Amino acid sequence: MATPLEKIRNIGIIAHIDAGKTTVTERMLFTSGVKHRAGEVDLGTTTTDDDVEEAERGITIYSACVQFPWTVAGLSEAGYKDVVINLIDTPGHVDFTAEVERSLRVLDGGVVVFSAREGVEAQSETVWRQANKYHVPRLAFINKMDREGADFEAVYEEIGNRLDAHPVALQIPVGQGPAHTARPFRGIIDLVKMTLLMFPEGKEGTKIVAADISEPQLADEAQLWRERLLESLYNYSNELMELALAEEPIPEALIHKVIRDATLHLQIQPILCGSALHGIGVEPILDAVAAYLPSPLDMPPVEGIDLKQKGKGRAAESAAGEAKKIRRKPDPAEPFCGLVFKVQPYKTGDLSWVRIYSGELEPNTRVLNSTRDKKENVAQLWRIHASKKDEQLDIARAGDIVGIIGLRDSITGDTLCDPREPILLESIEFPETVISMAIEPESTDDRKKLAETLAMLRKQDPTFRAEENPETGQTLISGMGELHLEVIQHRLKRDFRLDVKVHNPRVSYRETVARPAEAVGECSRMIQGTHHAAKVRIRVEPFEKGLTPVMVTNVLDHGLPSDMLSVVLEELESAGQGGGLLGFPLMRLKATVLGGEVAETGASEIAFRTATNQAFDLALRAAGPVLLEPIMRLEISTPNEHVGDLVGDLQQRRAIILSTESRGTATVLHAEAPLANLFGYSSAMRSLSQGRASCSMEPSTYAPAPDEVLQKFLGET
Ligand SMILES: Nc1nc2c(ncn2[C@@H]2O[C@H](COP(=O)(O)OP(=O)(O)OP(=O)(O)O)[C@@H](O)[C@H]2O)c(=O)[nH]1
Ligand SMILES: [Mg+2]
Repeated sequence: MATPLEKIRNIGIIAHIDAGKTTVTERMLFTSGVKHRAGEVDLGTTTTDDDVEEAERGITIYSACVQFPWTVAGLSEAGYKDVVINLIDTPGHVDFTAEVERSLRVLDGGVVVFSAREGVEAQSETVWRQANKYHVPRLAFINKMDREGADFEAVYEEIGNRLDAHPVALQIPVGQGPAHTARPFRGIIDLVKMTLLMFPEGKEGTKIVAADISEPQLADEAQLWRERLLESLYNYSNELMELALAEEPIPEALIHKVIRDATLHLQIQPILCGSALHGIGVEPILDAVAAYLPSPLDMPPVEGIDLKQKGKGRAAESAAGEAKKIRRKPDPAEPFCGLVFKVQPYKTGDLSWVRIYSGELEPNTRVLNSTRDKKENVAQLWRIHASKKDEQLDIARAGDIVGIIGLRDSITGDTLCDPREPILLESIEFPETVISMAIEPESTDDRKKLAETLAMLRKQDPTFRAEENPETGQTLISGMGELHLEVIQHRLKRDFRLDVKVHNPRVSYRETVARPAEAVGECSRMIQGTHHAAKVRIRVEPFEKGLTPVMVTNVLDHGLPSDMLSVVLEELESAGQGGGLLGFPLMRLKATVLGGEVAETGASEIAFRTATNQAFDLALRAAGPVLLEPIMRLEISTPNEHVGDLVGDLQQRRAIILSTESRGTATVLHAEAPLANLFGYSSAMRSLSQGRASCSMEPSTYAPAPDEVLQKFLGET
């Protein structure tokens, strides 16, 4: 029987690298009874890190989806007894940020994991911002309470201050730190029920023992935190405030309701704590997911462009026209629509991960891919488990996340819908690549196989690019960082038995123009006995604020007939995508059609296309190229004694130190530096700090490259 929508929870686990997402996921599977033994990241035995590379490295690379039922034990008054949780475990490493982006785009709620020792780290901020962008209600779990240096309150404050969030503690830890310390982490106090939760010894223990808080000091501390909790809820419920101020008992169900409503409206983020590795505090997270995070029914209807009116399914056309928006409720009775958010290649055909927003879907049916205006065949429907097909389904409904076998042309971000009720949902945007590397097959026989394999990998990974240069026989692959490209290289060898020669990585440059410039392009030529003539005048200029890398527009009094104007605009769009004078993709550029002349005879589409290309090329030359290089944001955490050496090294790498922050015996350096100077930085940093510093890096912006680099490329063209 289908699970009623209000019982479904589609959630993602997001955090900085190593905070414990996969460990939390694994513990959830174990606690819920789906797994009989909890696996461990360090042994390579977890369900969601099931790829060889993940198990070997002990990090998550690919997002993985698991489903399990959960019966709420402690919160029955909240009215959410049994739920089915669809959970996506995401990677924390910045090179795989696309996995977080696509997951947050389709999920309803999130659990953000923090390390009680490291607190809010660089990537915690990034994933928090990503969750804000998609309006994802979330709760936070302060993990690793058993580690040396764990500090619940400090992390709680930091979440409020650094993330501009509204944390509300629903629990506090009893003790913190490892067993040999004076007050080791022993259990948790539930501030709603005011009970002490203890977790029996041993890693496999899952049954919570609830007790009264008998120690007076602990009881006082808990009382203070409970008052803090209730006060933060005053804003959201007069009823609760009045009861609290009159010192009347507050019904537990009311507290749950206020927490739930405020969480769903992104007004607060409940904070829980524990130690996932030791199975402490995981059950309460599941209860909180059921009680406070949204079901698909709590989500507003999805909005998309109505393609029925135009009778066409082309995204570009509807985006250009005056698009009419329509909404679809998460209701199986509505027409079907869903979004492809991940494509996984299989020998037997791609497995496309789809979030269904409305309607129902059955195997052996035809749907419309409205992004590409193509009919697609849904041959089979699968429940996804980790990254594999698990159970074949007869039907999937609004609110579900399922795998489809049979789609041929659909890629990540595409909308699928009922062909009779076409709708186009918002796609998913991914960041620009920052690093490139030339590769070539060891044997020329492998050339075709390499091209096919790279095409397949591109389909799977929207932040991976591959372009073959027919002259050199080399292929330039681009991605989000050194690790990203290394993983791709390993896959080529391990999964596809392709030996490739690799060249040194280099950064992915971009181009813009130095100054505004105008140019006229002309065409006057005989093609197969017919005269073709046109004249087009355009302007190019630097433009920082465009929504697209190259913004194309026209002045009002351009004097061209509308059909010719569309041809010129279209040609300019495609010229803009083709790269600049130095051969790098263009960005921060605006191209404006200023005017043109239609000859009395010979005005044709071909003539206008040719003239536009010529005008664009001439304008780019007149405007002069500016080479842009990727700049990275760095956050380095180091014991104080190594700060001097690390700063010295950073300065040699053209870094700008933005700020330094002291955290006890450690210092956190925030800096920005060109990626070109950061190759091999991790190992340099490790040796300067005797392995004690750690660093995270993420793309920040693009800035003009030094002149000598520009001159080098100018010399090549
Ligand atoms: N002491 C302690 N270690 C933990 C705890 N939770 C996780 N770890 C350890 O922290 C390391 C990272 O855990 P993961 O679960 O892989 O972290 P993650 O957030 O999934 O990391 P990525 O997926 O690579 O971003 C592993 O060595 C875990 O064993 C905890 O509660 N206490
Ligand atoms: Mg992980």
